[in-house]
Amino acid sequence: MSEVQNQKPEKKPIIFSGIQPSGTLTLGNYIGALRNFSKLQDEYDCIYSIVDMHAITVRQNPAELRRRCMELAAIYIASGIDPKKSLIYCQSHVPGHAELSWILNCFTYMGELQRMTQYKDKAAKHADNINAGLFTYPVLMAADILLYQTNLVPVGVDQKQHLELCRDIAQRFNGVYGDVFTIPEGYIPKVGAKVMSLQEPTRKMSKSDPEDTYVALLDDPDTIRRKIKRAVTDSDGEIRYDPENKPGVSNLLSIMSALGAGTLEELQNELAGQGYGTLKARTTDCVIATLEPLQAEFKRLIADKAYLQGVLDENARTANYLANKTLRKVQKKVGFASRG
Ligand code: AQP
Repeated sequence: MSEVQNQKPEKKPIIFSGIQPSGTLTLGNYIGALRNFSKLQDEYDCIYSIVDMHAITVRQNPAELRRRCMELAAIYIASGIDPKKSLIYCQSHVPGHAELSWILNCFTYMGELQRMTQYKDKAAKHADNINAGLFTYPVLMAADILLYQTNLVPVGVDQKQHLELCRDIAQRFNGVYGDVFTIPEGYIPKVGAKVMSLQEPTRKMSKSDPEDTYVALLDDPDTIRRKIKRAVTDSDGEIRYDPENKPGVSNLLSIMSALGAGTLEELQNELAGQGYGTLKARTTDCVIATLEPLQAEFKRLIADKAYLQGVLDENARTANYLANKTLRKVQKKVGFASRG
């Protein structure tokens, strides 16, 4: 056998990320996470989950949640993820996530979870439903990532704290049982890692906030124009990137920059001396130009439910296979009885 024939195909590093089907995806989800997903699929083995188990930490309407899972599968594919190259599946179809999460709960301290800012924010937002799932959300997220021996996790900056906790849990577990888990790194974009709310630009844009605070990926051009036109800016009239003092203007500049309109410096120079009307119109054009092809593809895909279901079913089988490899190893390490 020749040397070339003898070589095994090189194993690619692994990427895992997930998005909650907890609302209509926003421009924040797109810029902070989704737009990077398809770019990474040639260099990495990518696993993109629809994290429906995370979504129920906040009360969901069952029919809507089911519909949004299918929509998110269509959005993933419409954004350029190829389900033949990358795995797209629902978290709840792979029981290993919940099983590993339980084990990792026993390696996570209450104090660590109490420090999580997302927990504090969401507990304040949903004061009538501060459930244990909301509290242990970061442990489930650690299980999602560690289950696949992930090397890299593309996320927005809001998930950095959870990712650091995931690394701590993995290191703690490895410290006791040997090198069971790969320690993952974050992949956080330089521009657009935190897209801010259009109405309160000191807070992040979130899909579960009121409609006028975000641009939804499926908003039509008129809605996008109206929402950006009403975006909160300031009264000094100068187009300058200064997130501390000019959060609204800076947010629009960084959205444009993240969508490829130029560096922040180039945009500031180009727009210097112009009014906020021009800034908003330019931002609107960038957003519409980015979303139009994605929306067209989404419409085509969502009409073919049988295809989407087929993708989810087939990829869940592969995800289960991969997840069980890690899970069995972990179960053995902690001393669970062997199976006959
Ligand atoms: N505003 C944002 N800017 C940049 N990235 C963002 N992400 C979310 N909001 C922004 C990134 O999107 C990915 C998916 O997020 P998620 O759905 O898992 O949960 P989230 O971070 O809690 O997003 P939302 O929109 O705020 O959802 P709700 O309102 O349901 O809590 C993540 O990589 C996240 O970093």
